[in-house]
Amino acid sequence: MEKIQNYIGGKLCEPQSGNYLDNYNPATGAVYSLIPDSDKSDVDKAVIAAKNAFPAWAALSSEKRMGFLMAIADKIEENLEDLALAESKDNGKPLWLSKAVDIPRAASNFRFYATAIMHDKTDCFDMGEVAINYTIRKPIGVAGCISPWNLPLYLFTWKIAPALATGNCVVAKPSEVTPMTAYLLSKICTEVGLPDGVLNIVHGLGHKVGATITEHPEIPVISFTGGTSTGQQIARVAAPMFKKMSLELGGKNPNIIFADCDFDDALSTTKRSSFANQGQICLCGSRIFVERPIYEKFRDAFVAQTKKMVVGHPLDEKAKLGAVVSKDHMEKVLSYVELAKEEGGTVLVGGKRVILDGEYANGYYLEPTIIEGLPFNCRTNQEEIFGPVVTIMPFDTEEEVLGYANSTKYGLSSTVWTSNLKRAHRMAGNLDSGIVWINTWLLRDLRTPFGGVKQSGVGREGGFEALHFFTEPKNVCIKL
Ligand code: TXE
Repeated sequence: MEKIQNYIGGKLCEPQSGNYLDNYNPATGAVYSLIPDSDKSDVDKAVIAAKNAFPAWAALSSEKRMGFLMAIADKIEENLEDLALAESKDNGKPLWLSKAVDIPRAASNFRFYATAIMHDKTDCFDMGEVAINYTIRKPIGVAGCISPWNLPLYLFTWKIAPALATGNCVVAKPSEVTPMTAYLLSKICTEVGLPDGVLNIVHGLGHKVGATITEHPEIPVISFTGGTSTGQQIARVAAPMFKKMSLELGGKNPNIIFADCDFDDALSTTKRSSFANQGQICLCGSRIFVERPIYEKFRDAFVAQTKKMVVGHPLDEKAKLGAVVSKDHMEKVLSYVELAKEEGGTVLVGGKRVILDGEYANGYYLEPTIIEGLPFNCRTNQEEIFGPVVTIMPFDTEEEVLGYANSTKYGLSSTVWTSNLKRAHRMAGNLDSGIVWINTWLLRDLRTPFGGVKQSGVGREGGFEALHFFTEPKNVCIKL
């Protein structure tokens, strides 16, 4: 049984306790590797290594740091097949998805920030005869990066890359549910000769390792992606310590389809925005609102096409959906289907566990599910389900659908389908979300600010937002 190791001070090492946790393959339901059950002693060791590495790493030129990050990106691409296989085995997602999205994006994250630091600049404020001001930006020190299980390497590197690029050193904790590709990344860092202690990866449980990182007095900046309730726990600890925090949390995103939309494009993209990654993307459009004149036509076409979607094991090329990430999560999603029925919903398609044959019989597979007939303000339409489950309902006016869309405690992303440009701009301006897609979904430019409002988080990732998050500005004023 493979034992995943921590990566501390440039060395792969056992947890000090010698204890390990089972790591499951969601496609089979079987334990296939072990992950360190690290504790405070491992985090303390990592923080010391990061602190020792920081002065030299911060003093490196942007060009030198770019070189290391580009080398990591190249290695990720060289190891695409192995990393994609590992990702799918750990998370349950189809292999074609890991190969097309997760792993290439991890390489892009490193490449994007490696080059971004070569173009970043600061300001100068000229007071004429009196004085001149210039602003400098410095790395903060040891950054704590904590990431979730839905897009493991993709989101892990989305935090680590800008932190390292700006000269910080990192103590990172991937989700204990999907640790494998973070472990493989530590081997890549060793291969490229990343200086010891610049990146440290401590595997283990959230309430132990994650909480220790959050409360550690020598980690002044925390970047977190995960559930809203965990984000609240982190904020409760980190805020009184005046730590800088980036919290990317949950979503319950509206997908608003007007009668004047490009019907075929809206339909095919809605299948993706509803069920991609088994619906385990915080940006999925899980509440679908269709203008009444096309409601039945759209609903029936969407149901018919969803019925044809294949649920299969990650190596099945025909599978549109793989396994959801864990037994607990599968049961959580199924409990929401039961809730929807109790709240008066009708399951138009799906709603059940899929039992595959052979070695996959115990895997965690769910049917893509569409539910109609629910009020906009019921729990099913207000709470994040984070599985292949969407609701659908008609609307008559812009005001009505805006009220529905903005009614949740979340505000991460929204999607709007219309050919009316004025309406598109109006809707974009009135939707309470950090991201609005018009006639598309998940089209990403890494330079754009990424994040949400309300309980979808605090702060923004992406582009120069991330570079500024991981640095502190200092204004120097010189009297002439
Ligand atoms: O997230 P958690 P999980 C949502 C989604 C999902 C729910 C829970 O609804 O069902 O969150 O998912 C670490 N201090 N999203 O369990 O628990 C934990 O070990 C510090 C949306 O994955 O938030 C893991 O590494 N760290 C989200 C990371 O936090 C703690 C993507 C995320 O775990 C901790 C994933 C603590 N007290 C889930 N407790 C998105 N926005 O994409 C846990 N952790």
